Amino acid sequence: MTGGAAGTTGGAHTTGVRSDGFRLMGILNVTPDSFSDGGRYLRREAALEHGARMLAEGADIVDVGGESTRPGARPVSAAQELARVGPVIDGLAAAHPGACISIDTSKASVARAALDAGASFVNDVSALRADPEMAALVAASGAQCCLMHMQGEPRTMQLEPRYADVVDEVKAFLHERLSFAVRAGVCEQQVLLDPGIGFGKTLEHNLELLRRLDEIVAIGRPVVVGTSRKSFLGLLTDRAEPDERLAGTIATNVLALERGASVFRVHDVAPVREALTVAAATVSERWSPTTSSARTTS
Ligand code: HH2
Repeated sequence: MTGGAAGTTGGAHTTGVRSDGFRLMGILNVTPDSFSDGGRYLRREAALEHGARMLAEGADIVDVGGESTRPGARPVSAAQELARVGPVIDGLAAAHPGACISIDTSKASVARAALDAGASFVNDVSALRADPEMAALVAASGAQCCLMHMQGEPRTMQLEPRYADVVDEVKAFLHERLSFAVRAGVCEQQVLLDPGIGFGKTLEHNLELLRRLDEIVAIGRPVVVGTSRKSFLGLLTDRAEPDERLAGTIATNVLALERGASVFRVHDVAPVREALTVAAATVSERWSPTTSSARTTS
């Protein structure tokens, strides 16, 4: 298997990254209770507007979620989740043909309806463990699928997370989930892996995972990271409000890119894209003068 980035297009049913070496996944939570943007995009028009804005700012994927997974969150029914995300995915697919829409769900019935409505990416934070029908659905649909590590479940995951070696355990888990998916008929090329920053992890666990992210990248599938506005950034910078955590979000995404991550799940698409464009050009030495006028740099 080869390292992180694969392919050259961001089209449906591939995990390919764009020619600048990374993909941005813009977060669109159609929930009343998400930790950062809860309640902001519950109205369909507001959600569609925000999705359009993120695509215009350079999102390669729009990740639509109808159930918060924040620590302590209570589960919602499939019917309720679908009532939230269905009309938004319908509307995004109609307004932006060819856009990559992701459904952030662990329920096969929600994923199936989302794929029928125009999604082509399943972001399953349970890594195919929550619903026995999810693996077969992903296999049959050919959709891209992100498998994420989580210790415990959202209601209780932050109570007392423990690991002997967090990176070794997350890596073993992701290996096992990838094998499970392949045994269930999912093509390895469909799969992306995510260490699950903030999901059953202390501040130190999150930092250790970011520091040693290259070990997760070495599994050989593109790696997704989701640090955006998360509470460990607030702890480090004394920022209580999630939307004050952009600087920490950028720092962690730049470091993750340098360590080989391919997909960056963020709330603030435009500034993170700018930061990663500079970071990617520095890391890969692939900056092209056609993307900017040739001039003396200061
Ligand atoms: N984080 C959240 C939700 N989904 N998916 C992946 N693959 N990776 C992540 O790190 C990840 C995720 C939590 O963030 P958010 O969606 O902003 O909040 P909430 O779960 O409260 O809706």
